[in-house]
Amino acid sequence: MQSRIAAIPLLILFPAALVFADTTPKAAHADIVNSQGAKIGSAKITSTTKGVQIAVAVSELTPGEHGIHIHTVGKCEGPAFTTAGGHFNPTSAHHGIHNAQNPNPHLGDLPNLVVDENGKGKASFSVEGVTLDDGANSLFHEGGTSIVVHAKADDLMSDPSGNSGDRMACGVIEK
Ligand SMILES: [Cu+2]
Ligand SMILES: [Zn+2]
Repeated sequence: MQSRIAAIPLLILFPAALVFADTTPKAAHADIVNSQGAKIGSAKITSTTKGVQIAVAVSELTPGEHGIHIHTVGKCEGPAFTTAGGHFNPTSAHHGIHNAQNPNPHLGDLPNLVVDENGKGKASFSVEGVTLDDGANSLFHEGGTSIVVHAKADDLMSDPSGNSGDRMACGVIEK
């Protein structure tokens, strides 16, 4: 009987204690800029049970399919955005879901982004295995990560980056 009485104040205090103890971000975002540094879009990233969901909205791009990936460095220096490094690949996999070699794909590989005739593209991608928490698969690993949009479609099979061409836009993933 005594333990049941003691449990009542604990139930009241515990939710408050969780709020202060848990510093893991439940969401992240990125401002996406073009090669001139002008903001042309954004990404909202939320935690899911299997990974993260990335909702992207961009404008001022050429109509058609564009490769889009999570890159392994959180640094977007235009105009070429080479500072963003290669694809986020903590599992040492090959590029693209259709790559003949295993394992694949890179954790940072995403389906192509479709841009309409007005230059706008909007999509939401479910990415398994990626986390906002700690560890090698975290979007907040040392040096951070970024989202990069390319000039051409990703063929989803060719190492190292699917022949998707120049880097047109980039956004550092931030808390
Ligand atoms: Cu890329
Ligand atoms: Zn890749």
